[in-house]
Amino acid sequence: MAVKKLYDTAISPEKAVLIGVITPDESEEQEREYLEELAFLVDTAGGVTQHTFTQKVQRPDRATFVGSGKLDEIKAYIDSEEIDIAVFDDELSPSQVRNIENELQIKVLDRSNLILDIFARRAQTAQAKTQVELAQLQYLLPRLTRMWTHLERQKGGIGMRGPGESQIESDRRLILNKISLLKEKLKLIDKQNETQRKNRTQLVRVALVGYTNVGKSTILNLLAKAEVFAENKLFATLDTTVRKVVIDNLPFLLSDTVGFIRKLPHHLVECFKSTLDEVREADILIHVVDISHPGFEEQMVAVNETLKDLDAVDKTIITVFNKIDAYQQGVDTSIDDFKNSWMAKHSSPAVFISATEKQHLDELKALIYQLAAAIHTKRYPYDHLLY
Ligand SMILES: Nc1nc2c(ncn2[C@@H]2O[C@H](COP(=O)(O)OP(=O)(O)OP(=O)(O)O)[C@@H](O)[C@H]2O)c(=O)[nH]1
Ligand SMILES: [Mg+2]
Repeated sequence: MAVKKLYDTAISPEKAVLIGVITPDESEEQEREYLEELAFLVDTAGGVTQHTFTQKVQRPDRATFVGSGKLDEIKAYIDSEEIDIAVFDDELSPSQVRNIENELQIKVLDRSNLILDIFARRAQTAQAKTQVELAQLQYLLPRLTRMWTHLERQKGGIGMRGPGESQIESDRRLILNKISLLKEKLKLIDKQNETQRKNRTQLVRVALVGYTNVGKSTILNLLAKAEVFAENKLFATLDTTVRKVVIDNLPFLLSDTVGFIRKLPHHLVECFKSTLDEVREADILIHVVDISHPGFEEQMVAVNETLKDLDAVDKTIITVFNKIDAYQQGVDTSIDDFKNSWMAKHSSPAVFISATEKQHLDELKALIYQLAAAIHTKRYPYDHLLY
Protein backbone atom coordinates (compact mmCIF):
# COMPACT_ATOMS: atom_id res chain seq x y z
CA MET A 1 0.00 0.00 0.00
CA ALA A 2 1.32 3.40 -0.89
CA VAL A 3 2.19 5.60 2.05
CA LYS A 4 -0.30 8.39 2.34
CA LYS A 5 1.44 11.72 2.54
CA LEU A 6 0.47 14.14 5.26
CA TYR A 7 -0.13 16.99 2.89
CA ASP A 8 -2.60 15.06 0.70
CA THR A 9 -5.48 16.85 2.31
CA ALA A 10 -3.71 20.17 2.81
CA ILE A 11 -2.69 22.62 0.12
CA SER A 12 -0.11 20.75 -1.90
CA PRO A 13 3.41 22.17 -1.68
CA GLU A 14 4.80 24.11 -4.60
CA LYS A 15 6.71 21.98 -7.09
CA ALA A 16 10.14 23.27 -8.02
CA VAL A 17 12.86 22.63 -10.56
CA LEU A 18 16.42 23.66 -9.75
CA ILE A 19 18.83 25.09 -12.29
CA GLY A 20 22.58 25.45 -11.93
CA VAL A 21 25.55 25.98 -14.21
CA ILE A 22 28.97 24.36 -14.01
CA THR A 23 31.68 26.85 -14.90
CA PRO A 24 35.30 25.82 -15.62
CA ASP A 25 36.40 26.83 -12.11
CA GLU A 26 34.13 24.36 -10.32
CA SER A 27 33.72 20.60 -10.46
CA GLU A 28 30.53 18.66 -11.20
CA GLU A 29 30.77 17.25 -7.70
CA GLN A 30 30.81 20.75 -6.21
CA GLU A 31 27.81 21.87 -8.24
CA ARG A 32 25.95 18.69 -7.25
CA GLU A 33 26.52 19.61 -3.63
CA TYR A 34 25.38 23.21 -4.17
CA LEU A 35 22.20 21.91 -5.78
CA GLU A 36 21.59 19.46 -2.95
CA GLU A 37 21.88 22.38 -0.59
CA LEU A 38 19.50 24.39 -2.78
CA ALA A 39 17.00 21.49 -2.63
CA PHE A 40 17.33 21.57 1.17
CA LEU A 41 16.59 25.31 1.08
CA VAL A 42 13.50 24.65 -1.09
CA ASP A 43 12.40 22.00 1.39
CA THR A 44 12.93 24.38 4.30
CA ALA A 45 10.83 27.00 2.47
CA GLY A 46 8.00 24.46 2.12
CA GLY A 47 8.43 23.33 -1.51
CA VAL A 48 9.39 20.05 -3.17
CA THR A 49 12.13 19.64 -5.73
CA GLN A 50 10.98 17.59 -8.72
CA HIS A 51 13.99 17.83 -10.98
CA THR A 52 17.41 19.41 -11.31
CA PHE A 53 18.94 20.82 -14.49
CA THR A 54 22.60 21.63 -14.96
CA GLN A 55 24.56 22.98 -17.87
CA LYS A 56 28.30 23.24 -18.45
CA VAL A 57 29.13 26.75 -19.60
CA GLN A 58 32.14 29.06 -19.84
CA ARG A 59 30.10 31.68 -17.99
CA PRO A 60 26.38 32.17 -17.31
CA ASP A 61 24.42 33.61 -20.24
CA ARG A 62 23.95 37.36 -19.81
CA ALA A 63 20.34 37.31 -20.94
CA THR A 64 18.95 34.02 -19.68
CA PHE A 65 21.62 32.52 -17.37
CA VAL A 66 21.50 29.15 -19.22
CA GLY A 67 21.55 28.75 -23.01
CA SER A 68 18.35 28.91 -25.03
CA GLY A 69 18.40 25.16 -25.86
CA LYS A 70 18.55 24.36 -22.14
CA LEU A 71 15.75 26.80 -21.44
CA ASP A 72 13.54 25.01 -24.03
CA GLU A 73 14.28 21.69 -22.34
CA ILE A 74 13.32 23.17 -18.95
CA LYS A 75 10.17 24.72 -20.40
CA ALA A 76 9.04 21.36 -21.84
CA TYR A 77 9.54 19.70 -18.45
CA ILE A 78 7.70 22.47 -16.62
CA ASP A 79 4.70 22.19 -18.93
CA SER A 80 4.46 18.42 -18.76
CA GLU A 81 4.96 18.18 -14.98
CA GLU A 82 3.01 21.30 -13.98
CA ILE A 83 5.90 22.86 -12.11
CA ASP A 84 5.23 26.01 -10.04
CA ILE A 85 8.67 27.56 -9.52
CA ALA A 86 12.10 27.58 -11.15
CA VAL A 87 14.94 28.17 -8.68
CA PHE A 88 18.37 29.25 -9.89
CA ASP A 89 21.45 28.51 -7.83
CA ASP A 90 23.08 31.91 -8.36
CA GLU A 91 21.86 35.46 -8.00
CA LEU A 92 20.08 36.58 -11.19
CA SER A 93 20.09 40.13 -12.49
CA PRO A 94 16.70 41.85 -12.77
CA SER A 95 16.79 41.55 -16.56
CA GLN A 96 17.68 37.86 -16.41
CA VAL A 97 14.65 37.23 -14.20
CA ARG A 98 12.46 39.13 -16.64
CA ASN A 99 13.76 37.23 -19.68
CA ILE A 100 13.52 33.85 -18.01
CA GLU A 101 10.01 34.52 -16.69
CA ASN A 102 8.95 35.49 -20.20
CA GLU A 103 10.21 32.14 -21.47
CA LEU A 104 9.10 29.85 -18.69
CA GLN A 105 5.87 31.62 -17.68
CA ILE A 106 6.23 30.57 -14.03
CA LYS A 107 7.68 32.12 -10.89
CA VAL A 108 11.47 32.47 -11.08
CA LEU A 109 13.52 32.68 -7.90
CA ASP A 110 17.22 32.72 -7.15
CA ARG A 111 19.16 31.51 -4.12
CA SER A 112 18.99 34.94 -2.48
CA ASN A 113 15.20 35.07 -2.85
CA LEU A 114 14.88 31.72 -1.21
CA ILE A 115 17.16 32.55 1.69
CA LEU A 116 15.35 35.85 2.25
CA ASP A 117 12.04 34.00 2.23
CA ILE A 118 13.24 31.51 4.84
CA PHE A 119 14.73 34.27 6.97
CA ALA A 120 11.45 36.16 6.82
CA ARG A 121 9.56 33.12 8.12
CA ARG A 122 12.08 32.44 10.88
CA ALA A 123 12.55 35.95 12.21
CA GLN A 124 11.08 36.27 15.69
CA THR A 125 12.56 39.22 17.52
CA ALA A 126 12.14 42.84 16.50
CA GLN A 127 15.82 42.92 15.58
CA ALA A 128 15.70 39.91 13.24
CA LYS A 129 12.44 41.08 11.67
CA THR A 130 13.83 44.55 11.02
CA GLN A 131 17.05 43.12 9.59
CA VAL A 132 15.20 40.82 7.21
CA GLU A 133 12.81 43.54 6.09
CA LEU A 134 15.74 45.82 5.38
CA ALA A 135 17.48 43.11 3.34
CA GLN A 136 14.28 42.42 1.41
CA LEU A 137 13.77 46.07 0.50
CA GLN A 138 17.40 46.43 -0.56
CA TYR A 139 16.99 43.36 -2.74
CA LEU A 140 13.76 44.76 -4.19
CA LEU A 141 15.00 48.25 -5.00
CA PRO A 142 16.93 47.50 -8.23
CA ARG A 143 14.15 45.14 -9.26
CA LEU A 144 11.32 47.69 -9.13
CA THR A 145 11.34 48.30 -12.87
CA ARG A 146 10.78 44.65 -13.48
CA MET A 147 7.55 44.61 -11.49
CA TRP A 148 6.38 47.61 -13.37
CA THR A 149 7.11 46.20 -16.83
CA HIS A 150 4.91 43.27 -15.90
CA LEU A 151 2.04 45.66 -15.35
CA GLU A 152 2.83 47.49 -18.56
CA ARG A 153 2.63 44.25 -20.46
CA GLN A 154 -0.79 43.56 -19.08
CA LYS A 155 -2.21 46.98 -19.72
CA GLY A 156 -0.40 47.75 -22.94
CA GLY A 157 2.69 49.90 -23.18
CA ILE A 158 1.40 53.00 -24.95
CA GLY A 159 0.13 55.66 -22.64
CA MET A 160 1.40 53.76 -19.63
CA ARG A 161 4.91 55.03 -19.98
CA GLY A 162 4.37 58.37 -18.24
CA PRO A 163 2.42 57.19 -15.21
CA GLY A 164 4.57 54.07 -15.16
CA GLU A 165 7.75 55.94 -14.72
CA SER A 166 6.39 58.30 -12.11
CA GLN A 167 4.91 55.30 -10.32
CA ILE A 168 8.35 53.67 -10.21
CA GLU A 169 9.80 56.93 -8.99
CA SER A 170 7.31 57.27 -6.15
CA ASP A 171 7.64 53.56 -5.25
CA ARG A 172 11.39 54.01 -5.15
CA ARG A 173 11.06 57.03 -2.89
CA LEU A 174 8.71 55.13 -0.59
CA ILE A 175 11.13 52.25 -0.36
CA LEU A 176 14.11 54.50 0.25
CA ASN A 177 12.19 56.19 3.06
CA LYS A 178 11.30 52.87 4.55
CA ILE A 179 14.92 51.73 4.30
CA SER A 180 16.19 54.74 6.22
CA LEU A 181 13.45 54.27 8.82
CA LEU A 182 14.44 50.65 9.31
CA LYS A 183 18.09 51.62 9.60
CA GLU A 184 17.20 54.11 12.34
CA LYS A 185 15.18 51.45 14.12
CA LEU A 186 18.08 49.00 13.93
CA LYS A 187 20.46 51.59 15.34
CA LEU A 188 18.15 51.99 18.32
CA ILE A 189 17.89 48.24 18.88
CA ASP A 190 21.68 47.94 18.56
CA LYS A 191 22.14 50.59 21.23
CA GLN A 192 19.82 48.77 23.62
CA ASN A 193 21.62 45.48 22.98
CA GLU A 194 24.99 47.11 23.43
CA THR A 195 23.95 48.38 26.85
CA GLN A 196 22.73 44.91 27.73
CA ARG A 197 26.01 43.37 26.63
CA LYS A 198 28.06 45.97 28.52
CA ASN A 199 26.26 44.98 31.69
CA ARG A 200 27.54 41.45 31.45
CA THR A 201 31.02 41.87 29.99
CA GLN A 202 32.59 40.68 33.22
CA LEU A 203 32.03 37.05 32.32
CA VAL A 204 34.06 35.15 29.74
CA ARG A 205 32.08 34.97 26.52
CA VAL A 206 31.99 31.91 24.30
CA ALA A 207 30.14 31.86 20.97
CA LEU A 208 29.01 28.87 18.91
CA VAL A 209 29.58 29.48 15.21
CA GLY A 210 29.36 27.28 12.15
CA TYR A 211 27.56 26.34 9.00
CA THR A 212 23.80 26.00 9.17
CA ASN A 213 22.39 22.68 10.49
CA VAL A 214 25.66 21.44 12.04
CA GLY A 215 24.26 21.13 15.57
CA LYS A 216 25.03 24.46 17.26
CA SER A 217 21.67 24.77 19.01
CA THR A 218 21.76 21.11 20.04
CA ILE A 219 25.14 21.72 21.72
CA LEU A 220 23.90 24.89 23.44
CA ASN A 221 20.90 22.96 24.75
CA LEU A 222 23.18 20.25 26.12
CA LEU A 223 25.66 22.58 27.77
CA ALA A 224 23.17 25.12 29.05
CA LYS A 225 20.25 22.77 29.58
CA ALA A 226 18.26 25.26 27.53
CA GLU A 227 15.40 24.75 25.13
CA VAL A 228 16.57 26.39 21.94
CA PHE A 229 14.74 25.38 18.79
CA ALA A 230 16.81 22.79 16.88
CA GLU A 231 15.64 20.84 13.87
CA ASN A 232 16.79 19.31 10.64
CA LYS A 233 16.05 22.38 8.57
CA LEU A 234 18.31 25.18 7.42
CA PHE A 235 18.42 28.35 9.51
CA ALA A 236 16.44 26.98 12.44
CA THR A 237 18.07 29.73 14.47
CA LEU A 238 18.06 33.38 13.43
CA ASP A 239 18.16 35.16 16.71
CA THR A 240 21.06 35.15 19.07
CA THR A 241 20.50 33.30 22.32
CA VAL A 242 22.83 33.83 25.25
CA ARG A 243 22.88 31.50 28.24
CA LYS A 244 24.92 31.43 31.40
CA VAL A 245 26.71 28.11 31.74
CA VAL A 246 28.70 26.82 34.69
CA ILE A 247 31.35 24.14 34.32
CA ASP A 248 33.09 23.09 37.54
CA ASN A 249 32.10 26.32 39.27
CA LEU A 250 33.41 28.47 36.45
CA PRO A 251 30.61 30.61 35.02
CA PHE A 252 30.71 31.88 31.45
CA LEU A 253 28.28 33.05 28.76
CA LEU A 254 27.53 30.81 25.81
CA SER A 255 25.79 32.18 22.74
CA ASP A 256 24.16 30.53 19.75
CA THR A 257 23.50 32.45 16.58
CA VAL A 258 22.53 32.31 12.92
CA GLY A 259 24.30 29.65 10.84
CA PHE A 260 26.44 30.54 7.84
CA ILE A 261 25.91 29.37 4.29
CA ARG A 262 27.76 29.65 0.97
CA LYS A 263 26.61 32.31 -1.44
CA LEU A 264 24.79 34.21 1.31
CA PRO A 265 23.26 37.34 -0.23
CA HIS A 266 25.56 40.25 0.43
CA HIS A 267 22.75 42.49 1.76
CA LEU A 268 21.80 39.86 4.24
CA VAL A 269 25.30 39.57 5.67
CA GLU A 270 25.38 43.35 6.02
CA CYS A 271 21.96 43.47 7.66
CA PHE A 272 22.81 40.68 10.07
CA LYS A 273 26.12 42.13 11.17
CA SER A 274 24.71 43.41 14.43
CA THR A 275 23.26 39.99 15.27
CA LEU A 276 26.79 38.76 14.90
CA ASP A 277 28.17 41.26 17.43
CA GLU A 278 28.06 38.43 19.89
CA VAL A 279 30.55 36.58 17.68
CA ARG A 280 32.73 39.62 17.16
CA GLU A 281 32.95 40.35 20.87
CA ALA A 282 33.40 36.78 22.10
CA ASP A 283 36.57 35.66 23.88
CA ILE A 284 36.40 32.11 22.54
CA LEU A 285 34.72 30.75 19.41
CA ILE A 286 33.48 27.19 19.14
CA HIS A 287 33.46 26.36 15.45
CA VAL A 288 31.01 23.48 15.06
CA VAL A 289 31.48 21.26 11.99
CA ASP A 290 29.14 18.50 10.76
CA ILE A 291 31.71 15.83 9.93
CA SER A 292 29.01 13.55 8.52
CA HIS A 293 28.38 16.03 5.70
CA PRO A 294 30.32 15.15 2.52
CA GLY A 295 31.13 18.82 1.94
CA PHE A 296 32.21 19.61 5.49
CA GLU A 297 35.65 20.85 4.52
CA GLU A 298 34.19 23.33 2.06
CA GLN A 299 31.69 24.41 4.71
CA MET A 300 34.59 25.11 7.06
CA VAL A 301 36.17 27.33 4.42
CA ALA A 302 32.89 29.26 4.05
CA VAL A 303 32.68 29.75 7.82
CA ASN A 304 36.29 30.90 8.05
CA GLU A 305 35.69 33.42 5.29
CA THR A 306 32.66 34.82 7.09
CA LEU A 307 34.68 35.03 10.32
CA LYS A 308 37.35 36.93 8.43
CA ASP A 309 34.63 39.29 7.21
CA LEU A 310 33.65 39.88 10.82
CA ASP A 311 37.26 40.40 11.93
CA ALA A 312 36.89 37.44 14.25
CA VAL A 313 39.59 35.04 13.07
CA ASP A 314 42.19 36.02 15.61
CA LYS A 315 40.27 34.67 18.58
CA THR A 316 40.86 31.42 20.39
CA ILE A 317 38.96 28.88 18.32
CA ILE A 318 37.91 25.39 19.40
CA THR A 319 36.95 23.21 16.46
CA VAL A 320 34.19 20.76 17.32
CA PHE A 321 33.67 17.97 14.82
CA ASN A 322 30.09 16.96 15.57
CA LYS A 323 27.87 14.08 14.37
CA ILE A 324 30.65 11.47 14.51
CA ASP A 325 27.85 8.92 14.98
CA ALA A 326 26.70 9.61 11.42
CA TYR A 327 30.16 9.78 9.82
CA GLN A 328 30.32 7.67 6.68
CA GLN A 329 33.74 6.16 6.41
CA GLY A 330 35.34 7.05 3.09
CA VAL A 331 37.23 4.58 0.92
CA ASP A 332 40.36 4.97 2.97
CA THR A 333 39.71 7.51 5.68
CA SER A 334 38.38 6.41 9.02
CA ILE A 335 37.53 9.03 11.57
CA ASP A 336 40.76 8.22 13.42
CA ASP A 337 42.84 8.78 10.27
CA PHE A 338 41.15 12.11 9.79
CA LYS A 339 41.65 13.02 13.43
CA ASN A 340 45.36 12.17 13.34
CA SER A 341 46.04 14.10 10.17
CA TRP A 342 44.02 17.06 11.44
CA MET A 343 45.90 17.13 14.73
CA ALA A 344 49.22 16.89 12.87
CA LYS A 345 48.39 19.88 10.66
CA HIS A 346 46.68 22.16 13.17
CA SER A 347 47.76 23.37 16.54
CA SER A 348 44.43 24.83 17.63
CA PRO A 349 42.33 22.60 19.91
CA ALA A 350 39.79 20.21 18.40
CA VAL A 351 37.36 17.61 19.72
CA PHE A 352 35.29 14.93 18.00
CA ILE A 353 31.82 14.49 19.47
CA SER A 354 28.27 13.42 18.90
CA ALA A 355 25.84 15.82 20.51
CA THR A 356 22.77 13.66 20.05
CA GLU A 357 24.51 10.46 21.21
CA LYS A 358 26.30 12.39 23.97
CA GLN A 359 29.74 11.08 23.00
CA HIS A 360 32.92 12.84 24.21
CA LEU A 361 31.01 15.76 25.69
CA ASP A 362 33.28 15.67 28.72
CA GLU A 363 36.27 16.31 26.47
CA LEU A 364 34.52 19.38 25.06
CA LYS A 365 33.60 20.63 28.52
CA ALA A 366 37.16 20.12 29.79
CA LEU A 367 38.53 22.08 26.84
CA ILE A 368 36.11 24.96 27.32
CA TYR A 369 36.89 24.99 31.02
CA GLN A 370 40.64 25.06 30.45
CA LEU A 371 40.50 27.96 27.97
CA ALA A 372 37.80 29.94 29.77
CA ALA A 373 39.55 29.55 33.12
CA ALA A 374 42.78 30.93 31.61
CA ILE A 375 40.98 34.04 30.37
CA HIS A 376 39.08 34.40 33.63
CA THR A 377 42.27 34.22 35.67
CA LYS A 378 43.94 36.83 33.50
CA ARG A 379 40.94 39.12 33.94
CA TYR A 380 40.59 38.49 37.70
CA PRO A 381 44.06 37.58 39.01
CA TYR A 382 42.85 37.25 42.60
CA ASP A 383 39.76 35.27 41.85
CA HIS A 384 41.40 31.95 41.11
CA LEU A 385 41.08 30.64 44.63
CA LEU A 386 37.36 30.38 44.04
CA TYR A 387 37.67 27.75 41.33
N1 LIG B 1 23.28 12.31 13.81
C1 LIG B 1 23.46 13.43 14.51
N2 LIG B 1 22.60 14.47 14.34
C2 LIG B 1 22.81 15.59 15.07
C3 LIG B 1 23.88 15.71 15.99
N3 LIG B 1 23.82 16.94 16.55
C4 LIG B 1 22.76 17.57 15.99
N4 LIG B 1 22.13 16.77 15.10
C5 LIG B 1 20.92 17.05 14.30
O1 LIG B 1 21.23 18.03 13.32
C6 LIG B 1 20.09 18.87 13.06
C7 LIG B 1 20.47 20.32 13.20
O2 LIG B 1 20.76 20.63 14.54
P1 LIG B 1 20.68 22.12 15.10
O3 LIG B 1 21.19 22.06 16.50
O4 LIG B 1 19.36 22.71 14.82
O5 LIG B 1 21.77 22.81 14.16
P2 LIG B 1 22.16 24.36 14.08
O6 LIG B 1 23.61 24.39 13.77
O7 LIG B 1 21.69 25.09 15.29
O8 LIG B 1 21.34 24.79 12.78
P3 LIG B 1 20.77 26.25 12.31
O9 LIG B 1 20.22 26.96 13.50
O10 LIG B 1 19.72 25.84 11.34
O11 LIG B 1 21.92 26.95 11.67
C8 LIG B 1 19.01 18.42 14.05
O12 LIG B 1 18.13 17.54 13.39
C9 LIG B 1 19.82 17.69 15.13
O13 LIG B 1 19.07 16.70 15.80
C10 LIG B 1 24.76 14.58 16.16
O14 LIG B 1 25.71 14.57 16.95
N5 LIG B 1 24.50 13.49 15.38
MG1 LIG C 1 20.40 26.64 15.47
